[in-house]
Amino acid sequence: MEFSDKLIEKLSKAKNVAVLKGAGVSAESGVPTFRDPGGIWEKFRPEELANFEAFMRDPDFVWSWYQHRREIMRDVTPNAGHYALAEMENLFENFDLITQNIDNLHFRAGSRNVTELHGNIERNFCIKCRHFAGEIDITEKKVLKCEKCGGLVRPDVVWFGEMLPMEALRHAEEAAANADVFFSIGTSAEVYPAAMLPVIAKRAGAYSVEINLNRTAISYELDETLTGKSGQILSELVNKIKEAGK
Ligand code: BJW
Ligand code: ZN
Repeated sequence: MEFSDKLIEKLSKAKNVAVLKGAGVSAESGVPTFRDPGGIWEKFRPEELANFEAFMRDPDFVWSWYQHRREIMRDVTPNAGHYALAEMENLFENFDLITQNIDNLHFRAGSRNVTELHGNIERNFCIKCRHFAGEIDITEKKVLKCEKCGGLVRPDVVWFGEMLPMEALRHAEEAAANADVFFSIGTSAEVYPAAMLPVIAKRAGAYSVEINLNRTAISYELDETLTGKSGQILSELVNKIKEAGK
């Protein structure tokens, strides 16, 4: 991929770099995305599964969907994109990786400074007494009951209509507002408030770049869209940044 001189120059001078990433970054590891053909939402509409009312209506059904996804996530490994993002952490004074993904692949690739906006599938808590469950059997399709009070246990992820973790969102907004260069990678940018972050960054003066297979709802607001697979583009970009003397 040819990178613009402008992007490489911006990156060589950048102190603060921030990234918002979405399901597309894990697609090359074999984790289905939400809104692409063959993605998770093709079989089930989001409102059928990723909200509290759906869970209360049919806890076993929603729980079994998360268990199925846990099994997928257990069996996959980070891809070139995750490793490139982990490497980028060492190339800039401040590098913030803000993720909408709940799959832990960024940690497994070695990233440390990660802000999780939509929770983490490995944690589960009781909806009645908020007690966090310990390790669970991910093959059990019937919803887990709390060991303290018998309440229903749910995954610690953010469903539609729920607030994002306040401190994570605050930190993400601050990173976006302070970024010299901001990347939006592998996200359709259709879910708010995460989708606001690239726009916040752009409006605060960041050079704003999208990496995606396609243009998205926010492409027109940004400086560049690099079209292609994030794994390949990010590895090439890291090499280019290093060649430029970072
Ligand atoms: C590749 C690639 C490759 C593929 N390389 N690229 C109207 C207007 C504005 C907002 C709202 C509204 N009505 C309701 C809202 C709010 C709502 C919202 O945004 N709805 C929209 C759908 C309109 N938001 C919320 O409810 C949020 N909370 C909130 O707003 O609280 C405040 C509030 C509360 C109560 C009352 C009032 C206000 C919460 C949102 C929570 C989202 N949760 C989920 C599920 C998490 C748990 C789980 O995983 O099960 O988060 S939904 C799902 O979407 C998941 C994802 O993190 C999120 C984003 O998806 P993502 O990552 O962008 O994936 P895709 O599939 O959409 O895109 C993949 C992209 O990758 C594509 O573009 C591909 O091209 C690309 N790609 N392969 C590069 N190899
Ligand atoms: Zn409980």
